Amino acid sequence: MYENPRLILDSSNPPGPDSITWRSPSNIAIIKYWGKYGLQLPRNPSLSLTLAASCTDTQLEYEFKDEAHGGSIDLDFFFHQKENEAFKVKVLAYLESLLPVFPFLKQLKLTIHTGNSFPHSAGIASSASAMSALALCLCSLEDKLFGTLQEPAEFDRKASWLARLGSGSACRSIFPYAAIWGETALVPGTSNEYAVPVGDLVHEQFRDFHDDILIVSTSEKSVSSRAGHALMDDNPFAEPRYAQARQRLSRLLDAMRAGDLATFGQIAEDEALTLHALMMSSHPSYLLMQPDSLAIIEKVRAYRAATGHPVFFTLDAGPNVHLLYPGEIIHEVRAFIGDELAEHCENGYVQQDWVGEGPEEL
Ligand code: 2P0
Repeated sequence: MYENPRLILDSSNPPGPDSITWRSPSNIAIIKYWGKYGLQLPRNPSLSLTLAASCTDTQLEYEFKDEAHGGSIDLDFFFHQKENEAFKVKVLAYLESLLPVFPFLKQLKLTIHTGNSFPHSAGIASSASAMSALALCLCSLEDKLFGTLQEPAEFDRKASWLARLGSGSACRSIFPYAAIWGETALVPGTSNEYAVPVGDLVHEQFRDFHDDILIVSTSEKSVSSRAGHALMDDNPFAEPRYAQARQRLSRLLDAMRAGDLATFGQIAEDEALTLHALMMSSHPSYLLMQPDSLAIIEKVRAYRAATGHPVFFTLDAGPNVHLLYPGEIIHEVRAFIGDELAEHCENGYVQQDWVGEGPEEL
């Protein structure tokens, strides 16, 4: 979609060395993306809230070296100040795959320094924040060198497209407050190729919304998301699931426009449990929830029934439970977490997060 052989630097007028830094957040899907085809294209549209505290900072340094006609990409890679060979291999494979889009990458010596705001191996998925931060750096690089991404909406669209190629869910992190990824007649301009912002479509109470992440386990998942998506191809519930996601998105959008928290919460919880039911009904079947995940879910439901407070749970592809609630009840909910939920978390760890304004260039 963005292949461009003309993005080659003129060696008679080389750019000076420089660097670009972006901070980009994670996101939490309310309607889940689970099942894909082709090159990271989703089987159903998903909707997420953009987070604020769980983010990745990525600095991309570059220096002209002109080897446009041979060799591979020249990259040094540091994660939390240390060289990291495993991450470097992944990033190099990603950058090499982008050479038809960014042929000039071969003309540069690149150095990436990256790190997350949350503790390393906290059990919080970092692919969305990491891939979106890198994609934003690449778009800024293109714009610095060629001036081709001056229009902000086009810059964001390309960054979202690039992020998707790195990790599907990452394409939603580019936008403030909320985003939809995947074609739907409900919102004009949506695409399977990139996400679009929908923060302006939803009620303002979703801008003051919290997601406290209850870290049940920091262990690595037994089945990666990549493998989990692939198992959807033979899942007997796959087609009805994709239809269900579309119906739920329609109801969710109505609820989010109207500020109907009860419907929002019901759909969020239904989606979380459907996601895990799809894992359980895959062949081979697998479980990522743990006894403490279930204990938290039961307590959240009991707390809601007893207090009437609009507190809801969702889950990512893992055992950790995300607690969603509006800012106006933060004191009550934080007390509830401390009194009843933290005991189910590994070392009592809770990552406090909230809906945010999206990435920023530093
Ligand atoms: C989502 N998840 O919508 C869903 C729901 C987790 C649970 O997308 O293979 O890392 O890189 O496209 O985006 C996690 O999978 O998968 C995910 P790839 P990704 O957020």
